[in-house]
Amino acid sequence: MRTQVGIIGAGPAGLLLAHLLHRAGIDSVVLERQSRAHIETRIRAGLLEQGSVDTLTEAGLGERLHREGLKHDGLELRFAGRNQRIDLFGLTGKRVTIYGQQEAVKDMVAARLETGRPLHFEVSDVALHDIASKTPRITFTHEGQAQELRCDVIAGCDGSHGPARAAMPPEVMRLYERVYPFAWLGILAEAKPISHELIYARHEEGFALATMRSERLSRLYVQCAPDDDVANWPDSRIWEALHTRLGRVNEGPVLQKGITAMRSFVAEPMRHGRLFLAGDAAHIVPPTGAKGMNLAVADVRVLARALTAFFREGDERLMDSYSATCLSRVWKGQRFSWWMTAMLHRFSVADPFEHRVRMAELEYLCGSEAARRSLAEQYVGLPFDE
Ligand code: RFL
Ligand code: PHB
Repeated sequence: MRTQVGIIGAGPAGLLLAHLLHRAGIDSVVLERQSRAHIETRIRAGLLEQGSVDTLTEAGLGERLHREGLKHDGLELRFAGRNQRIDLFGLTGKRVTIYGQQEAVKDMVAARLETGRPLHFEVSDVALHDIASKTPRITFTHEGQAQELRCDVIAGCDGSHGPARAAMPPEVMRLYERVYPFAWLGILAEAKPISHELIYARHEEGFALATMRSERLSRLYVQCAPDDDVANWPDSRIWEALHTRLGRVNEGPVLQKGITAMRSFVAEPMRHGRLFLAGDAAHIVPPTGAKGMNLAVADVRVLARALTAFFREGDERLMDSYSATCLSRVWKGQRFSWWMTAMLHRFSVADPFEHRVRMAELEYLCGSEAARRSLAEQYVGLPFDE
């Protein structure tokens, strides 16, 4: 098999890249380890920056997103019995949209299948070869057959544990990491959200977040121990923690429950030879800033443009600047996510100085419109540098 761009991974990064390339007349093959049902039901991110919504809309993927997405003009911070609204729209002129990642993935899978271009599910043994040459290859197994895909370029969109980053020579890579001493326990519950906006709470028992998927579905998170087990969290304990940390929330049947580790991670550079990393394959943020899926979309915008210039005009300049362009945004997203995480969580080692600084930070946000504007412009998404 031969293609122009071999794409590993059918998450938001791989699927959006495949779609943008198709619109530019560039051929690709997408290889995904999981089944279609698995990726279409995997509950993850939910919040899209305005720039991500615009990117999906311009790509012709916005029809259901505009119909079913919940547009939010603000968010609320709760701490020490106080409530501070951040007027995102008033401060920035931009909004954010709640739309489950798996819904965006469903729209993108449907769009891909409609093009008739290849998207293979349940592939195994994916391995990358000759990435520093002009003719890189991917070998894999599909439907019991060993296959080889010859490409001009490989896009590693295979998330944080995939084979693409591991194929980069370690001597050219620099890895940056921070592991946090806590995790999030998340539930999806059939219950009316308590507010039509998101509520982020700092409480002495730990962080909590009230978000949603629809008018009838609440998505709720509580800070838990990094090595916690869902078995330690019967529904009654979760509701109790939510009531304590957020104030009264509406209870309802719990449809899904899971624990997410919290990590900041960046791999630099995001390109070696003809291999380009995008999304979680290159960087992970803790979910407090809601940046993960948005950074994946931003990388792919830059990559699609670079590959279009390469395949149409043989111009490699945008490919050469890909890593630096993406990393400039990635590090700002890292900084914001780390800052939101530190401000809103309880660290297990009680450090009274740190605690007072974090409270001062929150009080400063309450008293200063400039501070609120800074939070707001990062939360709704910084402008794209193009
Ligand atoms: P994905 O979505 O992980 O997709 C990678 C795909 O690659 C496949 N794969 C392979 N395929 C073939 N061969 C292999 N060997 C392979 N290994 C892996 C995987 O099966 C998968 O389908 O990465 P991508 O596309 O970079 O997208 C990134 C986002 O998924 C991620 O950043 C967000 O979900 C993070 N995140 C959030 N991001 C936001 O922007 N806003 C949010 O509100 C937000 N909330 C969250 C989050 C992530 C969470 N969890 C569970 C990690 C909330 C949570 C709880
Ligand atoms: C979500 O809706 O799942 C969500 C929203 C905002 C976050 C994290 C998760 O910061």
